Amino acid sequence: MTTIKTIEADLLARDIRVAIVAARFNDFVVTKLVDGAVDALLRHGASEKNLELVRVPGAFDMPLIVRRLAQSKRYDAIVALGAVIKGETAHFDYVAGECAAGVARAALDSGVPVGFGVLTCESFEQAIDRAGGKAGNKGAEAALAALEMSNLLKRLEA
Ligand code: INI
Repeated sequence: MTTIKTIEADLLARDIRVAIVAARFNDFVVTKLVDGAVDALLRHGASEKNLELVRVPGAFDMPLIVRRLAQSKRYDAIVALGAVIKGETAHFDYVAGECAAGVARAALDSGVPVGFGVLTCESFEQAIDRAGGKAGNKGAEAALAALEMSNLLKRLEA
């Protein structure tokens, strides 16, 4: 194990202000991701009054709203939640690709961390497995990643 100076953040959520941006498309899955994200943040000490949920139509529509929220300076972190499930056409690739690239750019341009909890799955079953099923809850994971990134940024500023 290394002995060099290491900078890393804790997962304490006290006082953190978080916007959760969630797609309505595939709502059956996305609602479980939202529940997982909220539960993870509350169990790490966040206050309900500091958490807000913003619904968008689908994953493709997410980047604009994530960007606007990030630029508002009202949030320490954002969590992007959705489910893109492969159909019979190439539509999936455009929706998933633009969503991921746009959300990443919003974080980089604003300096506000965005946890990426948008599932990209081959089937509905795969999505359910990752929304509180046998493969965990990717909404909770994205929320904790956003929390850690927010705390890490604060630590680097100090
Ligand atoms: N949006 C999703 O969030 N998931 C999908 O699986 C999906 N598919 O498959 O089409 C999807 N499409 C809608 C898209 O995100 C936009 O809402 C729409 O194109 C309007 O801009």
